[in-house]
Amino acid sequence: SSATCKSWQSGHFLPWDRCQMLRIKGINTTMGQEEQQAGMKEKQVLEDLEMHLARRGTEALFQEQPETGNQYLEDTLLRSYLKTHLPPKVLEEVHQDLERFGNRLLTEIQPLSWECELNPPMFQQYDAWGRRKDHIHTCSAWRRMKEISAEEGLIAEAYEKRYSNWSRLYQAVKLYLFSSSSGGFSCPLAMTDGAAKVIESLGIPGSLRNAFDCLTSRDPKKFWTSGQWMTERRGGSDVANGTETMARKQPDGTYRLYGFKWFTSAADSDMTLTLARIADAEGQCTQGSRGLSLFFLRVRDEEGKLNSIQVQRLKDKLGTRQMATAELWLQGARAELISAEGRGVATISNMLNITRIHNVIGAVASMRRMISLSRDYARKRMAFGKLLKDHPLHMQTIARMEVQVRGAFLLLMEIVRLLGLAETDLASEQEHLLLRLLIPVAKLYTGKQASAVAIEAMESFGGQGYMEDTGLPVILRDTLVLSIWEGTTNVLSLDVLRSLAKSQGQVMAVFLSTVQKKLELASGTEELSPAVQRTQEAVGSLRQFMAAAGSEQALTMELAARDFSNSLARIYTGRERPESQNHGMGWDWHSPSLSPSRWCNQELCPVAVESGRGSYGSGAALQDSALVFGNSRL
Ligand code: UCC
Repeated sequence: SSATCKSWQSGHFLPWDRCQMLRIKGINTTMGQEEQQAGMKEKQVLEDLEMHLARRGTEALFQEQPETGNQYLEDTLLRSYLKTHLPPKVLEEVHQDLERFGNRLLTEIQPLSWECELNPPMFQQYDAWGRRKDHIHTCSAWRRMKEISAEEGLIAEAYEKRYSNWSRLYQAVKLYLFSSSSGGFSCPLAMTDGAAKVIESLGIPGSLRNAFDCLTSRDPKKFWTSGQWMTERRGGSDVANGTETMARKQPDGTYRLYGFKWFTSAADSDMTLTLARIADAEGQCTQGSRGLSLFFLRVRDEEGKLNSIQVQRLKDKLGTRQMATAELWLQGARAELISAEGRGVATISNMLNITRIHNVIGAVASMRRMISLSRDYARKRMAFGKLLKDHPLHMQTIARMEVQVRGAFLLLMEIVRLLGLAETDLASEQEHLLLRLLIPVAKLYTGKQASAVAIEAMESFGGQGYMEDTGLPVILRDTLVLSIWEGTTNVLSLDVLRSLAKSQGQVMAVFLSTVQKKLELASGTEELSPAVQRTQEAVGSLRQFMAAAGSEQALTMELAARDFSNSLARIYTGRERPESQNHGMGWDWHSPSLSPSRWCNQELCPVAVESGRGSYGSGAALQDSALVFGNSRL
């Protein structure tokens, strides 16, 4: 039991762990018999020990890596949703394709995704001899992602409509599975889908037929991606006042664009849609939203030469580093006017709504991936003498995240179901209104949710979650943009108000009656009654708030817009939760019946809690600014 001992060989005192090893091997370090033999034996043991310690120093694998299998097969909620909603014939075909796709994701696409992360795009402005090149180099994995996107019909599926109104939902499911393994390629796909949607909504004019065919092609050699250049130096939210780019009409009816696009995602795309102001003969332009028109342009010609565009630099972003985002000078880029003059914003809003849905897809997919990995880790990782999955508090934390992602997933499915109906002329007027409202609601809600869940899930891996080479920080970084691009949380909250105003309140009536119908259905199931009751209470508070706000000034609604929009998301998701009860989508450790009640135990309606008249009045606005800036007047 002594801390040190003396070596027969060297005569020196040895440290405690070596003494222990000699004792274990039966070598007595204190007796003086058969010294030579003992010395040799000791030498051998110490050599073994050295080897053992040296090996321990170089062995890196201490813990088992969390993994997922076939994402489609493992996603019980997704599968039960499809089983409940799709017609049997469609389900049969879709199931086969998704199972195959799930295997392809695992074996081929996920490794490419990591390659994209390790080989971000590079920008070469000049060649060695000073000639301007403006070449954006992308890695082979990124280019392969483009081919795979075409082969899998990730855009085509929605436009071929071979499953009628279910095609859009099916496409969204494939994108959802692809998103977290796409190495950022879901961004160009979002804009490609948005551009195809705009062209389709314009009736596919002859001049855009080729572009539409390329955007929706399944042939990798023909497939195009699109950009969406909206953001300029003066800002990306206030497009009406921030857009300086000017369009000059040419004798052949085309336009030349002059301006500076400050944030162009996927700058390696084949084409783009962009806004500009048409200059009159005196070079004057109409300011504001009414001066904006929408243009189509090819980024390069057939030889790969840029269309009178100079690349200033690539953006140095916090995340989405796999994808080239650039600052571009348009120096007379040839373009085609595709909207009515002055109707640019209204026309591009079709694109915005699609890319916002893609944003929701990205949010749900990243939450699902983090939780799946966290769940797998809990099955493998021992701490305090047992697996993490046997620690109730750890499991409670994962279960809470699971409830979040399930709610968000069902909200996403509801939106793409409605979109599919709208695109096949099967949607009622009410369904159109509901879709218009739910897109900004879901985008703003899931954008924030995704980063919160990613942070929480990261913690469930302990310090490993913080290590770059686990790939987990990449997911977190990439989720942080989801609440920023495609409209920040506040811009989208105001868009929710825009949809209310435009429908003169009709959209809220549709929202409330849809929620009510679902709750009535769910109230037949006894175990759901606490969830139903909580959602009913929240709906009651929302009605109260709206009645009170109706008599207030616009400022009241503006101040409440964010909380109000979040309440709509929570209530609608609360409505979906009881409905999903019938999907039989439990996972190993928790009874599915707990999920709706867990969801409803959250704050469903902060608006309701704070709906006193003072909460959002002008007094509240003053207090807020005093809090932020300090205010000697108060
Ligand atoms: O480009 C970017 C990065 C790309 C990367 C995307 C990849 C995502 C992938 C995710 C995968 C993981 S970021 C660009 C971001 N910028 C935005 O999203 C713009 C944000 N700002 C807004 O949304 C604003 O609300 C504006 C620009 C729409 C506001 O413009 P205005 O001109 O002030 O708005 P108005 O006057 O209210 O609306 C003009 C018209 C109206 O129609 P009319 O004239 O018929 O009454 C509106 O009803 O446009 C209509 N409108 C809409 N219609 C406006 N917004 C919408 C909408 N969302 N849906 C339908």
